[in-house]
Amino acid sequence: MIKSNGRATTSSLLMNWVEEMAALCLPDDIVWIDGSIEQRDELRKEACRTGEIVELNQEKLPGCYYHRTHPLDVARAEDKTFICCRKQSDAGATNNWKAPEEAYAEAANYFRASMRGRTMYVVPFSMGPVGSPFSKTGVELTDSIYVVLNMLIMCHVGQEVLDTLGNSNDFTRCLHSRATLDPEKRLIMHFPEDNAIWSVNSGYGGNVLLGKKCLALRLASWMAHQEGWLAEHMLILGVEEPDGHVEYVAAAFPSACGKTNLAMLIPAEGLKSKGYRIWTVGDDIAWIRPDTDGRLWAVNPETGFFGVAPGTNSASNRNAMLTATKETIFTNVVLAKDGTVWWEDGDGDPPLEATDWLGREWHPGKMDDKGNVILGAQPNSRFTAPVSQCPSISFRREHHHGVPISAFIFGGRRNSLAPLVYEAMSWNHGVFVGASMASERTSAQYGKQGEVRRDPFAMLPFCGYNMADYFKHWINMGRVVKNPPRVFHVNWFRRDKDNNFLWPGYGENLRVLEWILQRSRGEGRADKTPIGYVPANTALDMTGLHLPKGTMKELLNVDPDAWLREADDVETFFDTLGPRLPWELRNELEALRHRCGESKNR
Ligand code: OXD
Ligand code: MN
Repeated sequence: MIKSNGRATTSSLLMNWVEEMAALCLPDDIVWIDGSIEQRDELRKEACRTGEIVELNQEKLPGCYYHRTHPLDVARAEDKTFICCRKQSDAGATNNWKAPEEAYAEAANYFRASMRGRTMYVVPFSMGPVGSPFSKTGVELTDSIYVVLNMLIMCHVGQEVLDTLGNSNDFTRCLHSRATLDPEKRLIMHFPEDNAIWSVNSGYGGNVLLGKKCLALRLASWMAHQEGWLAEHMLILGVEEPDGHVEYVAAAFPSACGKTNLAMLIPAEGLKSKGYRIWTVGDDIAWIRPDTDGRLWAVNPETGFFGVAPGTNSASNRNAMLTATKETIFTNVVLAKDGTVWWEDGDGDPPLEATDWLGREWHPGKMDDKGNVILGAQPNSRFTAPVSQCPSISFRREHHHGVPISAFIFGGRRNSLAPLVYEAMSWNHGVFVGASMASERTSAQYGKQGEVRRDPFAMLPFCGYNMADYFKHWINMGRVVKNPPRVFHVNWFRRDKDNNFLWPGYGENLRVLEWILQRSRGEGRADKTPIGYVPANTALDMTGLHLPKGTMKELLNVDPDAWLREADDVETFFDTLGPRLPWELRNELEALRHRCGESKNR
């Protein structure tokens, strides 16, 4: 019954699994995705015919398409996301857990006959360059052409992957069906012991592009723990210094905190004229391994960006805007009558004649019955675009061994408390800084916006195993690597008493990166504070940027009382993580308290 266009596979393991899943989902047809342009074009046509996607103005946006998700399916569903391993303690306190047998049985009820009248697409994919020692292979079965088209952008897909896989059993079995899109029956389930992912009743990217969050973070973090590497929610960028030397950093920020913007940073004028340039390696995920040179090396396992549209414009991220001008899929943004797209805080004026993300007639300033402005684009609307189109893309992005990491940077949105930048005092202190990260909630997650939540390493929704074990793994990493990167924390979002941002952000953030790299080389002047090292007076290069007097002091201020309160809050959070919390982190907490106390008594 398998309609395999071209050679497809000779692997009986893969064939058997596809047949077994087909027997459950009962598709009318099975189509193997070979990665060819011809097949992609046919899929685009078919999806336009059914209305799954809309062709955009091909003159203005060549190769671009538009898609709307179900109105109740616009973000990752954290409460429907489960780690299904044999022992609940291995999933830990921060994950929802189900026993594997129960999980399969429950989801099977939703998958049963879910593809009747539909086609099942078989998508072989590689996260990471095909054949690289860093890479992992997966095969996603899905009944959504939108998913296939996104996967074709987000990772290596097609025959080449099957050829590399051969008869090996070493691939992640990913099953996805939109089924009825019923939010009550939505399940995103990970089976780390079986190397499998089952996702049903969603069509939103983060829940259904199974190579991304599900494989490249949740399952990969489980594998990385066992195999001695790190799978992280981090951007990777290279800073080219005026002498042409490039150094790479990896940075973790919670969702929608400007990771994509930082990854594609365009230097502020003052620094550009000195010869600085930024090279983008990745904007969301980093796979990091120790190498024989005693350093950590990282790859971006993805080939596309799945970026948040609102707020992206030529001022905030010109490189992203230039990336998304062709071969891009836009999801849940405003669709203008002339076949172009628009979103809030994007470029240009809003279109006068358009439909909003819900498909309703929309015009700028449209209000609801209560007089509230109706947004045209869903706040978590997205663009899916190939990284190869990004003007700042690094020529080393496909390098089999990745790039060497000189510094880790953690961050989040904090209105107060955290200074613009500080450096951890040691590797273990750095792990503590990552473990105690916190941020305000954003539109990428359901829940109350603006609320501060702990998000260790920006991995709270993505760590596929016990978070306490994950912390210990990080601590151990510092022991196995001869030259571990130094660790820093940044906060671009500190506000003054009138609630204004103190730091201009964007291209100016390079000033902070410059100091970070200087410190990593053992240069750069710093002052010791109870929480770590902050730039000494005039240590940040401020060429071309004039902040009001006193602003820098406010940006770098460390208030020991506020940090003592923070320490209590961190302890409360640590207490929720169970008995496996590494003692090293309790030591760091006590050391922080001690330093704050000392500094108060001084
Ligand atoms: C993302 C996320 O989509 O972190 O990258 O939610
Ligand atoms: Mn992310």
